[in-house]
Amino acid sequence: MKKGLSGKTVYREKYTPYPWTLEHARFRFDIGEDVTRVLSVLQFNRSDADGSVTEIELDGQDMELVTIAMNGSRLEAGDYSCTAEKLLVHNATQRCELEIEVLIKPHENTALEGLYPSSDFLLTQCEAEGFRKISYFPDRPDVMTCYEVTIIADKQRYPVLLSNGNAVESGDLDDGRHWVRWSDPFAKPCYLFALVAGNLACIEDHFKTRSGRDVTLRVYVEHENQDRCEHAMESLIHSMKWDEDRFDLEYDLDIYNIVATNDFNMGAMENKSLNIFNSKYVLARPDTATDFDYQGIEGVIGHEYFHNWTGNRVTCQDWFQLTLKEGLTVFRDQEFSSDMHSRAVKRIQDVRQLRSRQFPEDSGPMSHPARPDKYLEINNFYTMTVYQKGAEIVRMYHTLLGEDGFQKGMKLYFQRHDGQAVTCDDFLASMADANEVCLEKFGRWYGQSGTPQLTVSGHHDVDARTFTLILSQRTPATHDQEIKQALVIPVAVGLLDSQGKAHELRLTGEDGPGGHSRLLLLEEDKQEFVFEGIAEQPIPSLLRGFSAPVKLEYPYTSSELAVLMAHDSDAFVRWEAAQLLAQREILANVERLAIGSDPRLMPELTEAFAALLADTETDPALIAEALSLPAEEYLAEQMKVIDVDGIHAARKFVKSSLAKALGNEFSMRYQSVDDTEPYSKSPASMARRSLKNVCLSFLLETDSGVSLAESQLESSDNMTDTLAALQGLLWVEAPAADHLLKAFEDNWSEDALVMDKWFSMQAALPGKRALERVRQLLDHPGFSLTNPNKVRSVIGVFSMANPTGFHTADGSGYRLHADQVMALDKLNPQVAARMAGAFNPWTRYDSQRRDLMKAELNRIRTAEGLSASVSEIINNALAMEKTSSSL
Ligand code: 0A1
Ligand code: ZN
Repeated sequence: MKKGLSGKTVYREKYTPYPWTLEHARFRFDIGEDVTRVLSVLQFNRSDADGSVTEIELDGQDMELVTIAMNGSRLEAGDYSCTAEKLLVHNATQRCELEIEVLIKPHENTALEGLYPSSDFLLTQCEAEGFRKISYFPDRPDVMTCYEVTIIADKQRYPVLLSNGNAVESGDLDDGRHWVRWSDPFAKPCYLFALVAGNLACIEDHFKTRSGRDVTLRVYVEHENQDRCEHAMESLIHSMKWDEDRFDLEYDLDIYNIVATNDFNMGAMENKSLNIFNSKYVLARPDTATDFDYQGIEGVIGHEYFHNWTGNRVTCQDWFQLTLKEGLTVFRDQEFSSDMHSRAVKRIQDVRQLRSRQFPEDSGPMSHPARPDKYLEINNFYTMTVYQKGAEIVRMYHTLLGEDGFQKGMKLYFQRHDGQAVTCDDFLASMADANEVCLEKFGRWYGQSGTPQLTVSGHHDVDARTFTLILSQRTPATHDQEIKQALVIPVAVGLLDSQGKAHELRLTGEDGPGGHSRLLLLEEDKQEFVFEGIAEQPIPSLLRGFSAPVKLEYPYTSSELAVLMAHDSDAFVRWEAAQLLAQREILANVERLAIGSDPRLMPELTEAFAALLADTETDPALIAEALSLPAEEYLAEQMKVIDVDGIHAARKFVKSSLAKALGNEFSMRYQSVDDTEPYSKSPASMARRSLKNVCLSFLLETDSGVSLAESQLESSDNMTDTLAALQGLLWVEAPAADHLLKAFEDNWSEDALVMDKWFSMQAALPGKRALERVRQLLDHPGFSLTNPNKVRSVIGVFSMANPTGFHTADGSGYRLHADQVMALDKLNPQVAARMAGAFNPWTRYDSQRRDLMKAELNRIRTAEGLSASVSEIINNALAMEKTSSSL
């Protein structure tokens, strides 16, 4: 545990309001060479229930207190107490002005929270609890106030000085320094505070809001990146317009700034009117960024912009409510991307991510409800569960209430809570009250961890001409929570006949047949739904649009899946049917290989793939998704004991068998979508590239693949095609691969983001040589343990996206990884904790690997000076051993 810090567990139930109202906060930042002097003037007004509190409690870490004064009088030693984490001011008056001066050293800050350097500029990251490294302050989201911030710095070195709100005054000093004063008219919690000082370039545009406000939009980057901001700016303008059109929400200030940095722990941050972004989510040019990057930028720019209402105007009462702003804002960014591109493809991509990353989290040592009940280190709770499962919960409200009902709920939520810090229960109450429905039982989703298992069976009664769907649910016990309750699960269904024609549906009790789809509500452990007028055994189309975040089980035959794949009206179900067919085939081969039998390929999958390749009606991006085999991580999820090498070999076998059986078809489809037109970022163009590159990855399993990939690489005018070709050549160990990799490096060695791709491409390469390669990458001059993007590209990819490399049977991958986690923890505990999470599924492997991982977990646990962040992850992982046998 880091010296001096308490590392205490925080409980949701123990919430108490802050006993003071903070009426105003004024700051002066005097940025020096090594030290920054921060002066704060805080106006407090006592507001506890019985008016008896006399102590003001402030948070603060890693800073030197210079002076403190109350109501103009300097305080002496006995008037306050100062520990490593708190400043307690005694005998405070009803109305009380505190003036505090501290010194901080941003240049020594490698944790990247608080005020820290990146290249030659300074910036802040305050969520969740970074503000306490800047100044003594009530660092909790329910303390909201208006800020006035003056920044003073050397004019040449820091010509740009930014903070939240509007720049209201500025001037020059006669010693070469200058100053700018910012004032933010909206009350906010300190986690939304931001400051940037440096020599940055910017591009500017404007947006006229619906009510006529002219907003100046600026994207600030380092000078050499000025030609890569256009897509980010366009995405911002699209987001602003979309939020007006779809949610009736307008921007509320005259300025919106975005700053890009190469050194950032996460994706981006929604600070009021001064968003700070990982440069990965801002910078793009066709030759440097892939289609995936372009879409990521649009989504993240949207996400941070949407936070202005869902997060900033209405914020969280405490950090247990994080999903209130994050689940809702992810839902909003998903909807934005769906409206801008293909809804079906976006849904499929989101479900893929949920299943391969959130589901494992939900059954592992870090399982927690979307609204957790306790935490040790809040930074460890920016999770897939809070974000992605949280978004699924919001999506279910939408499914239950419909777009109109949902928007009514949103309206009421803003009417009631604008300017407040609230809870998930407040959101639920707005949705319920606006629609005059009871959502109490639905609210269980917030408090229950684990992925529900939805088991469905069907019974056809020939005489009665009825088809009964029997739905049952069970959520398995999880590491954090033994007892589970029944949830409200919306299940969208349809019925097809054996030719794939949709039945008109009539449930018992309904007047007449109507429509081809129904939303069934499963609220108990088990329920039956009877459809009438069904003459022959139908094929149920279940969980359309993935209407709930559950694991579905229904005993489909292969031919039923083929019918769904070819005919269902729901694109998600069509995709799912293709995935299930492929999944069954791969897992059957894992078993065959495990007992020493020869692998085989059943004709159904080949026929299904042939049909997909022949389909020229459907969106090529959707075909590409259907042709993409389930990921190794997702396949691993389906096995009791994960057979890493078996999964890899079986998946490869299925892929190359399909490629060989359908070589001509893949080749024809590849040629038909091979654009001769110059690059465009239009959705149609991206869709064609995605199909083309999926075909290429199959063709690389055949003789013709290598030359095809080489010529694609040669003639490519964009990073999507370049990367697909180069990565493919590396995976099949083409003779020219090493040389091409070197050429790529020579070309891009000065470009941090492109080099991230160069690193991760290699860190992902499977097999025995992986470890050696990763060692070399760690020694490469372009690698740095202080840069989170590099850490994620090498250490993150190796440990979480290279199963055969990481899990080599002798444990050398584990050892290398543990060494990196411990070294990183000294610099950046937050990122180290993320990396440590690679060991989370350790109990799912064979006993030899388990023992080896356990030994590394123990080695980390006993490392000297281990941070609270890493310690929480490691202790939870080790505790898994006790529960895993009973789960
Ligand atoms: N609120 C941001 C995510 C974020 C969280 C924590 C950070 O630093 C510890 C940085 C960013 C978002 O949802 O985009
Ligand atoms: Zn967010």
